[in-house]
Amino acid sequence: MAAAADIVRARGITTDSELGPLFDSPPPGADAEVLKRLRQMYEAGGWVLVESGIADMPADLRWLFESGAVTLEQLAAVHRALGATSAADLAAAIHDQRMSGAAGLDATVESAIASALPTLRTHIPRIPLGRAIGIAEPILHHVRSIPGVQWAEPAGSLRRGEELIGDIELIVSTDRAGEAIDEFLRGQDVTRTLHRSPRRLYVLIDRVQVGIRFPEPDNAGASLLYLTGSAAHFDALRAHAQSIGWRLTSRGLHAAADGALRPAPTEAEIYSALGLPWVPPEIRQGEDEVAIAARGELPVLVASEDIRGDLHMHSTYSDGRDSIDAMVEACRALGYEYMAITDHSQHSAATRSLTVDGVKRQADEIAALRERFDDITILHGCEVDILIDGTLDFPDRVLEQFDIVLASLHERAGQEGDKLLKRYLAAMRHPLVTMITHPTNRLVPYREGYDLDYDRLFEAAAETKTILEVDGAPAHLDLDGALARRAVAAGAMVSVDSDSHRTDVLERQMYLGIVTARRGWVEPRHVANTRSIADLRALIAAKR
Ligand code: DGT
Repeated sequence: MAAAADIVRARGITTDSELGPLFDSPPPGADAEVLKRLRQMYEAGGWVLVESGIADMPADLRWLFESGAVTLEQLAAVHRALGATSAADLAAAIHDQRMSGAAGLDATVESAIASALPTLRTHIPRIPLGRAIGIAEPILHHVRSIPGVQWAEPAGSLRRGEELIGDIELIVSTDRAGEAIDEFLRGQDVTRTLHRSPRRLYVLIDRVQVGIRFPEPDNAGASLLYLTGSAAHFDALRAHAQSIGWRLTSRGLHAAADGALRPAPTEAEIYSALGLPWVPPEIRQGEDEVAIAARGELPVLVASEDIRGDLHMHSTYSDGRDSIDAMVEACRALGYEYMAITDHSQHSAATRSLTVDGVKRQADEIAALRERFDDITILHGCEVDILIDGTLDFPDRVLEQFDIVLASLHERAGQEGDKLLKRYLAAMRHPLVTMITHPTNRLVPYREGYDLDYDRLFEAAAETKTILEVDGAPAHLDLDGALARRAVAAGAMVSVDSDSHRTDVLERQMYLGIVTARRGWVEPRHVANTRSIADLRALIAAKR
């Protein structure tokens, strides 16, 4: 069908519904057989574009076909009968027993799809959270400005703040879906449209698939809830619903007695009908959150508004791109009450590092900036390397001159966990060390974190009153949520920082840090940089 693909491409056709005019006025010289086949497919209900080899379709469906799980005809039938465009739709159709028996579908197709589903998403290339947010944010901003849009939110792993994202999915509540889609396409730099139907649009933007659903406002909360997941959270909610006389499906909340759907314009309505507080997406991990919510014991998680300053950033004195002056201006613009300039010491293997001489010059520069600005407290700090024997990369007489000392391992390989732990413990016992940065030293998605006894590390942090960092640099996100939860449970205090090397990432990386901390159930009281500058100074002094 290559000739069909050429015809369709030449006409710039991207959806089945645009094909009608092609048959009314076929291009000169077009192969009559090809056109006949196209028309048959079109009249059978669409899917011509797939059949014609263009195969522009949402990634989950494409993989289902390419993996050999189903034929194109079967895929077309699934799409036609169920309107399915993603793995989540297919999972819902199977769970609700809507697949087998739908036109053109039988138990064989259902079981082929059911066995492909668990691995399907692992075959989709994943992108880092920071990149996904970078793409999704301007899109959301645009969509929210479209007339008739009541709200727009990300869904899936992006909304839950996972470190790697399969695809970007957005839910837009509007009763004017068609106009919203047209307006969206007018305002965006879309590489390709993969699918368009009355309430769905899948496009490629910046090489990433963005799927947008435009559910009716009356029940848009149900779509957002299901598509935010996680699957495990949704399953836990479903079990809770059943235990109190409701049936929860991907379509919403049904009364158990007559199956009637209870409208849910927002998610909060569903949680509330289930007798639960709204659960923040970052902790919808299907662990214990539904049980804790049911007991009324969900904590209030740390949020952007709680953060008073950023305690970890670099300048041109080490491997940062921008001057201290520029970093200060940017932190003032973010409204911080305080900030710390924390350049690397010499063993860090950073492209540039802070020398002992540099410390003095830096101190003078910071003193001058303090004279200029009285609306922000500038702490002079450093990120000192922990050396192989557990000592620090600056002598104490230098470290004493800093307002705050962050210590880190930059060991990339080669030492076992107990040796690394010993080095950490030695550094934490040092009275001048306030914080351990990015404790696992992982590099998302390339390098796993250190394999060491983290419970021992967290205990030591609590004992020595050393703060542990939740570092928001996209390649760190370290501690991650699971470890941060264990750290605060062990009584350790954390600090959420950006670890920025440029002014323009200060805000984004702090946000990524907050999302990560929220995934760890971290509350404002656990976070050092939610404190006032006086309290923060007292924390630092208490250890010295
Ligand atoms: P991703 O895109 O692979 O990073 O991960 P998600 O979580 O965004 O997954 P996605 O896009 O396949 O599906 C979106 C949501 O739909 C998911 O978070 C929960 C729901 N969902 C998908 N599959 C299932 C399933 O098998 N069972 C249940 N209960 N929910 C599912």
